[in-house]
Amino acid sequence: MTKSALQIARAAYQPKLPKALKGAVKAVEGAATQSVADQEAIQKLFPNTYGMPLIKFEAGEAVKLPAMNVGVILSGGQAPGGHNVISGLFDGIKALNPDSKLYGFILGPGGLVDHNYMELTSDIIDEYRNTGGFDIIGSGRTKLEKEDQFEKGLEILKELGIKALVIIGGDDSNTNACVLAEYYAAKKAGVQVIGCPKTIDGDLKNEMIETSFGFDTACKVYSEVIGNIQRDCNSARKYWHFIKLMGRSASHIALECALQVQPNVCIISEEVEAKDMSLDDVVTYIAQVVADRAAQGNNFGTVLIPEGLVEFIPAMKRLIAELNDFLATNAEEFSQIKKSHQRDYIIRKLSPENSAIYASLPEGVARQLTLDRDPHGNVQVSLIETEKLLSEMVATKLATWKAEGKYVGKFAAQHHFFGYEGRCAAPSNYDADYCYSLGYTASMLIANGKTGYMSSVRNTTAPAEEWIAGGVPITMMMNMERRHGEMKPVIQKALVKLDGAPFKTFAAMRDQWAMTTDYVYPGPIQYFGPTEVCDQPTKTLQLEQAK
Ligand code: FBP
Repeated sequence: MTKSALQIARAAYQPKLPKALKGAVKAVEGAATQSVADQEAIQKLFPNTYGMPLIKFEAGEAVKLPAMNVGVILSGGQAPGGHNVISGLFDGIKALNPDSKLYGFILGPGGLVDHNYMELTSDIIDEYRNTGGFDIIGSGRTKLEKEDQFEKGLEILKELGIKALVIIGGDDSNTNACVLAEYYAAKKAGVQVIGCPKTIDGDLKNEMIETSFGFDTACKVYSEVIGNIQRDCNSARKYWHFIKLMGRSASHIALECALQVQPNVCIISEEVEAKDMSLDDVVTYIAQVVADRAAQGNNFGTVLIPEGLVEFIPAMKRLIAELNDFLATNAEEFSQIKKSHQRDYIIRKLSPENSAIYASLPEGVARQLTLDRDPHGNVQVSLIETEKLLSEMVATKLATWKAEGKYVGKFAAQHHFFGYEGRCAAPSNYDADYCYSLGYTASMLIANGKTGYMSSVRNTTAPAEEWIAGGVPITMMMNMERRHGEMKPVIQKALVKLDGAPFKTFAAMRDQWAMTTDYVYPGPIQYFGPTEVCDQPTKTLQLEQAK
């Protein structure tokens, strides 16, 4: 395998560990826990894994432990640092007993069900230390939720003598990890299940989980390129750049990038919903900033848009729901309509409110809403080109204002979508250290016989020495939510809090950033050099943790 110079130099990096994990550890149990909501219902569903205490690791006496076999799964979207979770886990189980073995299940949870696995030896692990990506064993989105899958999994776990399974995933994968832990505990199957908090989206966090891994690196990569665009934009002074950012429903990525680069506009979906803003309200807000800047002779700027925005505009949500229902029941008739007549057909069939909104959408977006559907027949909102939708609607509004004499400028737009380019970047020092510690902590939870826990590393805005490693019962993060028409126990998704410090900081500055062209250019992630350049956590985390 040919390697870049950076990859070779980076392979030698030794991730930092919290002080307590540097030698033998003991698990200190805290108080019993409760789920964040719906305690009675969750307790009933998880009789064996509910209410367990928080765990904190402290320096302890060395004990000789028998060798243990452990399995690991990467689940869902890639996030920088996954390989370091695995190398931390590997080093942890080897430190406990050099004869311990680690097995990786191939291409996500499906590998467990299909008995597709490989042993991860030290040669393999060494190839992947401090690298981005999930390619060591691959990832997948198979949901582990049915009993026959749990049973198929148990067959191979027994065959390989695996004592514990570590599932590295987002909120849904960790919810499923907990269901699996409960199932194996109830059966006394002798297999522990531990989760690790992964997702660039940043929406798996709570009191005990400060951040999901990958968020730090992904936001730094996006902020680097947005910064570059802003410099280009401020050099040519002729384009408005509409930049959509990945992140699914939550706007954490857009908000963090805004805090890093100080754009002219950043839309936060959670605020749009809270203020019950219409699509026209969002468009008017952006157009007003464009017009105000134009009045000062500045016909350029940047607009950050979170991927999930459309789902947070209540009127769009209603339109999409009606379209989903209508097209599900009239699929046959719709397929017979000539392409050039489909738009008019939909306009005639929808309720007056939704019909008016649909008619106001640019042609391309209107088509996307009727064409791109997922296997459940729903519109795939992540495929909607919101950046083009907004810029086209802003252009139309500005044309009207121009005719009315309210706007005197030029408007030319460029469009970007940043997502995949940040998901597999080489992990920042923060993610490299955090992930390695999460993996190492998982090995200690296993050694202490724990199941149904998520690996937790806290106090991460302090130097790594002072980080606090332990475990949090996954049931503690759960509540009941309606999913596909049924009430289900799920880990509560963390959306942007409008009363939280990151949003409040942004909101206090955005009017100034809109007008003054106060761009920040963060530059590329640095791995070697002064600590203030290489080791800064995200602004979100720094603001959230500021005492
Ligand atoms: P996870 O929630 O599994 O971590 O995935 C995150 C994500 O990158 C989202 O931001 C994005 O909407 C989605 O994955 C894209 O999914 P896919 O990789 O299947 O295209």
